[in-house]
Amino acid sequence: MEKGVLLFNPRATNFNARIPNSVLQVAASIDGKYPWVIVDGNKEKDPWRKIEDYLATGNFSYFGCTVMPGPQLKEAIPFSKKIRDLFPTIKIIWGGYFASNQYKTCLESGFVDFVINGPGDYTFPSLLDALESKSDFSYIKNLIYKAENEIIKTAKAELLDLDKLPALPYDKLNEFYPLSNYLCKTYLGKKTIAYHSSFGCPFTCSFCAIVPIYNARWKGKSAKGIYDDILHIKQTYGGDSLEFHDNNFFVSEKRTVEFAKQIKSENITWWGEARIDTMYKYSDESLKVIRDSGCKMIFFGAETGNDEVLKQMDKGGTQTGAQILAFAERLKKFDIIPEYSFVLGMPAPTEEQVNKQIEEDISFIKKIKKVNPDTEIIIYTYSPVPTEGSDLYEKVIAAGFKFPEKLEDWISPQWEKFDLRKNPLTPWLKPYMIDKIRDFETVLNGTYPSCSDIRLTPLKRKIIKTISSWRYVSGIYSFPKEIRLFQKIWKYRQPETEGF
Ligand code: B12
Ligand code: SF4
Repeated sequence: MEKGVLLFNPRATNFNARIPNSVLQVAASIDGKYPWVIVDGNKEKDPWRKIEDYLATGNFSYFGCTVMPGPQLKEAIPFSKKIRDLFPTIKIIWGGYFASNQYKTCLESGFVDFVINGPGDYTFPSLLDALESKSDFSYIKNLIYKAENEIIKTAKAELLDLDKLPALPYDKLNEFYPLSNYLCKTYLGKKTIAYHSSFGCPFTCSFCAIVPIYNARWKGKSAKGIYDDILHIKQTYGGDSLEFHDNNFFVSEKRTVEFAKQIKSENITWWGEARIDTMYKYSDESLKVIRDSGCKMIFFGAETGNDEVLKQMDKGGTQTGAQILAFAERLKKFDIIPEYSFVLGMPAPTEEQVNKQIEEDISFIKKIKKVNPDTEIIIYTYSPVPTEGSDLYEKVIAAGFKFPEKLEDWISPQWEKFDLRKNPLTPWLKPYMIDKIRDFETVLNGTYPSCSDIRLTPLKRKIIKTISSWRYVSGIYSFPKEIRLFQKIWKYRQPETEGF
């Protein structure tokens, strides 16, 4: 049997499939060493058939699957299970945020042989080498596997130097799926490139899935390296806009400004994710350079206006409610749209307090809209991540919360909602509180439809705003059926579930 590798990106979206950077970067790590193919679930009508056809050739020894929580599990789980049944000699290797955070359930399933814990660039080729030569793999960093009923988690590797990693094999991906079709129409432009320029994040927010994997480490590619890659994609495949998929693109002011200066002449509109307390410290001059270079909108984890809860969430950070408000106002001057995400429904000692926090956050969001009405608001409901040892996680477990024990349980409808951070099944959050959050969200989205929903015409915006505003102003949010009806008919898009 040849030692071919089938890399699978399960379906994550029905709208605007992005360049599948996770599996593409894994492909780069073995390119020239092991033959590989990519199957992109976002692009295939029947991905299982394609996978089965490949595997039936007998040319493959490895099935590598990237998995984030949510809809990707709906293909990752049944397909991996079928592969185990039909092609039992194939080694099944999972990577990505779900696999790394929920490694126990994955390995207990009996159909996941290895989990790559964080970056796979060094781990994956090393594992294949060890398996091919039937040698020891216990020394390979960032690896989790089961040996004689015991789960072995190897040491974490230092973050790799992204400038030294092999270039992503865009041209080879183009042979499987035309790359220009991945450059999709978004609020930013007609052909938006998805690019990932750094690993990790230097912070340790206690609700965040990045923390258990990167432990407050961050490493970014150089501004020049990013610029060269973007130029290559633009010149070879087109591209007029750019989304950075980094967890925290703006960590280094120097790198951001250098990149902004380089990209300015390319006429590219761009977007990325940041922290308010980091960018609050950026100089006015830097913010101007960033805007002039084409950065139209920046995503920020605002989380809450409550300083006490911020402290509970943001260990190591200096964000405050006052700063969140002041920064929304400051960005107005630079014509940069702040896209603020909030996490509502954090645990508190009593039911009254949980409810009060939600109400205070709703008032705070309205204050932000007052100082800068263009601010885009994204509302998540707090869904725990298993950050072992964190105070918040301990609290969550003590309050009776439990993750599913079986891998297949994750694809039950209620856990899917958990993944989408819409209905988290956390015991302290009562149904009336969830309704309150969802109703307010509906009224807010009706009064201020997201500028990223490019399908909503000016007339539709006007109609939905008109029917929603009275509720927003009067605070009567309950049962906004009429708004939901319009949102349903017009297929209103929420950037947080269908892509940014
Ligand atoms: C792009 C993206 C999406 C896209 C997917 C588009 C597509 N594929 O076409 C869209 C917008 C649809 C999406 C949706 C969601 N996403 Co998303 N997404 C991302 C994002 C921004 C980038 C992923 C990426 O390309 N990374 C770049 C690659 C190079 O890095 P990587 O994935 O870490 O891969 C490395 C390693 O992990 C490892 N690895 C990964 N996979 C594999 C596989 C194998 C075989 C091996 C060996 C190694 C390996 O090696 C790689 C190279 O070193 C990440 C954040 C991030 N920075 O990664 C969030 C992220 C993965 N998403 C997340 C979530 C929660 C979601 C949602 C489920 C919910 C939500 N509300 O956002 C939705 C689901 C909705 C849906 N319809 O599926 C979370 C996961 C957190 C968690 N709890 O585990 C992340 C981390 C964002 C965050 N900070 O919260 N997402
Ligand atoms: S700043 Fe963002 S990416 Fe970093 S730990 Fe906090 S929530 Fe996660």
